[in-house]
Amino acid sequence: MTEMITILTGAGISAESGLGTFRDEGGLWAQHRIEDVATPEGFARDPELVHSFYNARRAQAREATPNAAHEALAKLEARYNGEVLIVTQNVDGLHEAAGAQNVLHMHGQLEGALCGACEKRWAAPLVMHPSDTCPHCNAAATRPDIVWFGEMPYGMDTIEDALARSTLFASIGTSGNVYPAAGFVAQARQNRIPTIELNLEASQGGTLFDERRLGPASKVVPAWIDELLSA
Ligand code: BV8
Repeated sequence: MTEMITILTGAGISAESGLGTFRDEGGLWAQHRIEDVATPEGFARDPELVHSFYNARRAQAREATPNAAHEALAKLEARYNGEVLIVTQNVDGLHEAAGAQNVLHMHGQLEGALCGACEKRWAAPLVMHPSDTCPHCNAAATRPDIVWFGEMPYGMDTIEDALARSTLFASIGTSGNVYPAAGFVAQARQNRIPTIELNLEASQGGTLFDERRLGPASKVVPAWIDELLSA
């Protein structure tokens, strides 16, 4: 059977690149209510607020650079004698900036724009406004191509398939609060796939992992990748 490693990443892998996490001290959800900025209802209620929330994060993400953890995952993908799939909950482009190619953004991307009317997608401008019109159907229904709460994450079929045929599942930098991503470790265990968590501290589902490495991603991830590549 060919080796395949599926790696779920969350905001913690981008923390040392200067991008805020959600649930840490002073994190994004401490500054804004989820209901107001990360739900379709919040967007319908106040599109200007939601666009400004994502405009600010898009600008910050464009200034950020990948850290040693992103680079280590790209190195694994390039050198590993098997398949590597990075499933990220993050909406920044730091995995790709580090050279990773097989990246699935299950919660969308800041660099993506979506038309709420015709569902066409295009590269987001730095700043989006509620009055922007869709380049395809001209409706003033543009939104960030982000998966909000209550919306179906992207790529679930690909992820299901990966969680059935992987030979290792790793979770990096996520608190394990948000589903369906938080349920992937249980699916991996059901499929008898070994699981490992690398995180600053134990996550919600931490006890479900066969192995845990605690510490900052820029330290624990490169060390783990070097072990994998020398095995
Ligand atoms: C859906 C938008 C169904 C993008 C996000 C009750 C029970 C179970 C589920 C639910 C429920 N009620 C509602 C639900 C469903 C809901 C959910 O899970 N809610 C939670 C809050 C209970 N989920 C959904 O709505 C999902 N959709 O279920 O659809 C459906 C079915 C059919 C048809 C239609 C629909 C959609 C979820 C996606 C929501 N979008 N964000 C954006 O704005 O960025 S979620 C948001 O949280 C981000 O995407 C983020 O990625 C995600 C998870 O957060 P983390 O990445 O884990 O970040 P966090 O701050 O929490 O943790 C950081 C971690 O890093 C910490 O552990 C920290 O210790 C660590 N760390 C910090 N520094 C470092 C570090 N680690 C290493 N090194 C460091 N230096």
